[in-house]
Amino acid sequence: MKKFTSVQDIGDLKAAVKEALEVKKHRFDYQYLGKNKTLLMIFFNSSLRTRLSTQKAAMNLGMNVMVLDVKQGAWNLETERGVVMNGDKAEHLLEAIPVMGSYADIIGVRSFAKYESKEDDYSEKILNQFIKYSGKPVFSMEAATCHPLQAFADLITIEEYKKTPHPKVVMTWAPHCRALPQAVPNSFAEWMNATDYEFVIAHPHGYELDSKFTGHARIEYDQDKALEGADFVYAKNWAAYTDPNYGKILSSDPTWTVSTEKMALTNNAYFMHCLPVRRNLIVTDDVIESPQSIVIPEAANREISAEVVLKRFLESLQ
Ligand code: AN0
Ligand code: CP
Repeated sequence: MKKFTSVQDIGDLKAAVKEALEVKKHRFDYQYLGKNKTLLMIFFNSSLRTRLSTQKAAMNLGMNVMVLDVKQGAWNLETERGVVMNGDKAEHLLEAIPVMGSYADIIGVRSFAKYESKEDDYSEKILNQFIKYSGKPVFSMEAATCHPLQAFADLITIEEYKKTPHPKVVMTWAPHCRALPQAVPNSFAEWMNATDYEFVIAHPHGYELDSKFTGHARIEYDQDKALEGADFVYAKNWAAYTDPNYGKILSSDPTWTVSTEKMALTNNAYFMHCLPVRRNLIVTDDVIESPQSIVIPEAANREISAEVVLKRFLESLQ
């Protein structure tokens, strides 16, 4: 594997899940792979889970790890070519990337959508420059359009908890006070579409996602109808994708918050969220604290999805 940015990069999903469950049982068995290999994680945005779980996965594999928070201590980076750099940015990404590549064997990048230009975001302008100029395998730790490590962990979690071979999985939009990225719902949709589950997406009008990711999924504008008989409820907020509202908040309708009443419509569904979550906007205290909430094991599986991805990179470096 040379890069990990979307579901295509992982290949056969059943094989990937099988490998993940194996890695979960024997997570320290592959230390020989990472000896004298260095992971560099670059964060343009905040993180708790991705930072810790990916570092943990790399340490499980015997790797050395370096973390750079671009906003804390690094030079302010210019990303546009042709700019006269007489402002507050002391270094250009086009030098910074190959320099960072010279110190690392594998590079992880977190770089959220800026919601300034849909074209820049959806062309993955920053992530693709790392792929092009670092000379090293690169993986997304949530970039502008996708969060594949999260979707892979979500898939592993569903496989562990499902009670039927083809569960009904409902991804529902829920209200939030900030304009959040589309990366998590895009990836979740992309990965769910690659399974044989029944997959439904519920959101208010105007919150349609890029059909490149939602594919053939059923779209419901009535949340109650979508939730009927669900085995898994995956809540997430995202800002509007469609023009002219790209990056805007169109609704804060509290009737879309996932509550005990909403969960009562389901087939005693498990509740999932990628975290961090704002309680009583996305989900009520009661639901997230209920026995049906699997947000903690879901987050714990981030270590496993990261370990499979890093293991595959290391295997192709041997
Ligand atoms: C981010 C998002 O919604 O994409 C990260 C989630 C993994 N969340 C926030 O910015 C709060
Ligand atoms: N779910 C997730 O990626 O969390 P962080 O933003 O804390 O890394």
